[in-house]
Amino acid sequence: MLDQFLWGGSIAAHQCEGGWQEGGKGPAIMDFVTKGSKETARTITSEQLPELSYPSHQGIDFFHRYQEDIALFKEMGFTALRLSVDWSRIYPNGDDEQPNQEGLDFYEAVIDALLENNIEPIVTLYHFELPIHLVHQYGSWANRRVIDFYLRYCETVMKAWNGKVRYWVTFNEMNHIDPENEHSDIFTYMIAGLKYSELKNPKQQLAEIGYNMTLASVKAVRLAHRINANNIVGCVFGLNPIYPYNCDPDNVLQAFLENDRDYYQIDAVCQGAFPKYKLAEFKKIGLEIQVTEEDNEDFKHGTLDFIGLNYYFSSIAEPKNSDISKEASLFGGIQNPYLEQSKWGWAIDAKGIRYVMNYLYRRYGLPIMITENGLGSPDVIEEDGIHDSYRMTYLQKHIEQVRLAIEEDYVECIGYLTWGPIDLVSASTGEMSKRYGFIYVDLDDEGNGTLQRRKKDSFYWYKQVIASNGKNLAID
Ligand code: BGP
Repeated sequence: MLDQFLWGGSIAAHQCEGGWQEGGKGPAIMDFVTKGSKETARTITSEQLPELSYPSHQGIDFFHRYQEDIALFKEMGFTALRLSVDWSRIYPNGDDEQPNQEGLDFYEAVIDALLENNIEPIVTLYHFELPIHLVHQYGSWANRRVIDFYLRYCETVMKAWNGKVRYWVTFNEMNHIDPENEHSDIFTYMIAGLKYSELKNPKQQLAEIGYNMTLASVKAVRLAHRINANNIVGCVFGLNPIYPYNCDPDNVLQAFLENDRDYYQIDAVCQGAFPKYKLAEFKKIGLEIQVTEEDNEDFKHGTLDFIGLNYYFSSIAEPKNSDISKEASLFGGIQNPYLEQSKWGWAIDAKGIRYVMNYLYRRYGLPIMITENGLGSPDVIEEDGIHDSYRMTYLQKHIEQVRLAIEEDYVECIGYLTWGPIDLVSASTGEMSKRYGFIYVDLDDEGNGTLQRRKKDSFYWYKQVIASNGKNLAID
């Protein structure tokens, strides 16, 4: 690994901050999503219902405890922390004329605390945090005006923390908006504040949203470079390799095509043009996207400096016309007989991270930052501590594959950040018991607990990994 390799973790505002009505924050989309579970989807409500529990309201109280948490990250030896800024703390309605100074002050204090501890802040500008007013008033990202509001917000924070923040991320996982796929409500909602089942013309709307977000990303890159030529700007994609069910060429092609849908936006933000093949595909199914000359200029000049990769699992493409696809849809995906699964049914596939890193690097030639990776698991508190060997084993195997990608395959990788270095609310289920952290937070799925922080065994292990720059992965 490089000498200045970035080691640390990633968190997102709506999953950890809490303080949802403090500091002048406005309501954002995830403030209307209740707790769900492994079996039950989270409910999205149109107003706040007092009898329901909304995990983003309390988070893990990072809003008040960030100093203590950053001190723990420092103790582990972090050299980077990726955190998101909640747009609704800066512009409570999204379309306000003036920013909310309290929101700017809050994040500046967090950034200063990181810098004082020699931790590089990596700021995600959009991680499922959209002011709800922009959904109600403008119809979310399907409306181009939202791009302007997003850029106003980006400009405000980029100028406010100019020189303090060098690494910026334009979007987290916008690739989950895929016009070709049917979606569950929660996925389109997390990214755009819209329920899939309520979209009048889902293909058209998702294509517009996908296009507008990629356009917003290239414009934000240009803006960041204009504000400070030393800014290093990436965009984060959630990618899982989709393997063919077997070597039947139909299944191999099917897997390729499913995989490929994740890449049109990456092509758009890395290759200097919105891909013609995608516009042709849209046209064929009757979707019209208005592409202006100005858009083309932005795509040309707004390419990324690095690609952020969120990697958790691999999956299998459902074979066509077979009983297996029926079975798979009952259980939410075909199980890979060569792999074990997490308690939440995600296939544990360390080699998959090497696969995607290679694929990305060979296709785009841009540096890669692993921006999320980790195992969601319940933990047990024993008298003498929290012995999370399963978490260490998962991370050990993945870091080993990252090392192979760098040393054997010559992939340029600039950092490795685990997801949720401190336990936080799960995005997909809203549970606390789906824990990723090295630091345990005393809070249960019902929102009860002291919020006290405790070090797990993995805390000491990750510290040793970082201290050895990834060489010592041994688990005692
Ligand atoms: C990624 C998101 C994160 C995070 C992670 C784990 O897709 O960027 O916000 O939550 O997935 O998912 P979950 O919390 O559902 O276990």
